[in-house]
Amino acid sequence: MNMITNHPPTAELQALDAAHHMHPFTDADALAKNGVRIITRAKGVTLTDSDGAQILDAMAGLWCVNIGYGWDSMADVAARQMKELPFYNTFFQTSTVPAIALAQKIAELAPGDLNHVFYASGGSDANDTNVRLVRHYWAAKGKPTKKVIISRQNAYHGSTMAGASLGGMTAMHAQGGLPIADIVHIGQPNWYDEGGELSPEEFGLLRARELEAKIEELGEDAIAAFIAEPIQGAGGVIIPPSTYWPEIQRICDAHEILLIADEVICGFGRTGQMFGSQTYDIRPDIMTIAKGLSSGYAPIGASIVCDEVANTVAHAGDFNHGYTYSGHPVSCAVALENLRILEDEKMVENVASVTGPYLKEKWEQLADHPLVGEAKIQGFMASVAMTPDKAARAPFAAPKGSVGLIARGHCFGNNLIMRHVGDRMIISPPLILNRSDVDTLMDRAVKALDLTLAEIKANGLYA
Ligand code: PXG
Repeated sequence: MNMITNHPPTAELQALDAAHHMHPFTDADALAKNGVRIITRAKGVTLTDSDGAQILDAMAGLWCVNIGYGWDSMADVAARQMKELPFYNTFFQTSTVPAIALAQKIAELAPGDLNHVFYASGGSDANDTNVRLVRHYWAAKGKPTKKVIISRQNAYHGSTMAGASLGGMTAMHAQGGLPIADIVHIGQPNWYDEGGELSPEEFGLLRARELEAKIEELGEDAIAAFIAEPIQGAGGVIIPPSTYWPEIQRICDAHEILLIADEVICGFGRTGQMFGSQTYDIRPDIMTIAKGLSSGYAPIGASIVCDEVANTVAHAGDFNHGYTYSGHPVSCAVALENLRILEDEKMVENVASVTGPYLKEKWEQLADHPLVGEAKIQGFMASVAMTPDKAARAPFAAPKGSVGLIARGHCFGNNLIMRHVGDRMIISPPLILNRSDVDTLMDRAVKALDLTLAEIKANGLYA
């Protein structure tokens, strides 16, 4: 087989990377000092780096490689499509076979009357589509004042101007003049950090009712939509209390606003059903999808739109919006093959009822670790919150994220990729994980937590 295995030595690659490659969400000076880690190949759930280390990828790339690495048929489909038709656009009364076939497949998989697909290149630009689409929809209904989109603090909806504005990340808003107009934020259902003395159920209701209060404050005539991730991913895998989504759904039903479920992470099996909306009984008018749609093998995202919104917009003239790569034929062909594999290999069932319950049992045992205040999991999304004081669910005295960074270092050191969000450690592994992978993951995770505890006791951060 013809594979690229020869490459310059790691130090040389690191120097070139520092000289020429600007990284997302990265302190470039710090990275140049530490040296970047270079991943050269991957198979199944395992990455290989430029020094030959074998690393268990418990983040599935970046929450996306749902089917795991190394499926030959994915490469074959891409090669075949590139030879047949590498590109054609979907703008001027034209379409392509893969774009049509994938739209039909997505409509078949999506619940309810989510039957219409508008393609993007990823999740951020799909959310940009959503902002323009919902405002255009209300204008077409003769209600042009309905423009405000309500989102949540600590949400992640992407990095474009609209995506980052919808998101509730203060560090992102602090740069580049965000959020853009007519996007507002309510509180998040993060009981561990913000629930105080309330029970999770009481707190879930309280936070859901902030939506109703915001609708009343601004007036229904001003509001276009509410957007939320079924489970917040980049915010730290915040699994909402059981009372939260039923109350949000009730409020959306009682008011004339659209509900957008951002399924970029939750979609395609991660929560144990095809969509997070099914896990939580959410009935969205629009879904954002990306990541698991192609398992990251090719860039693609989309908005899945319900009959009412799509039909209204269809009768309102041109929707002046679209991307060169909307419906890219190679990405669509790759996504179709990805969905075939996901279904044929019963990967969602693996999360729901084979490996998923075993991972849950093991993961929840982490709550007994002296460093862990909470260990929560839904399907193949899980988090542990680290704390110096379990009973009080207290944060560390050190700046937020200091301990998380140390823990991430110990994960790397033990050939495990876990991500840290502040002082939470999170996983989102490929859906092909089996029991023996779970054992390896848990051994390494416990070791990393032990080493973290020892280090912060030694350096005075355990307070
Ligand atoms: N919505 C959600 C819910 C996401 O998680 C996006 C939209 C944007 O998708 P694109 O494809 O434009 O990146 C995302 C992406 C992290 C991390 O550090 C998470 C994402 C992206 C990058 C980093 O957890 N999620």
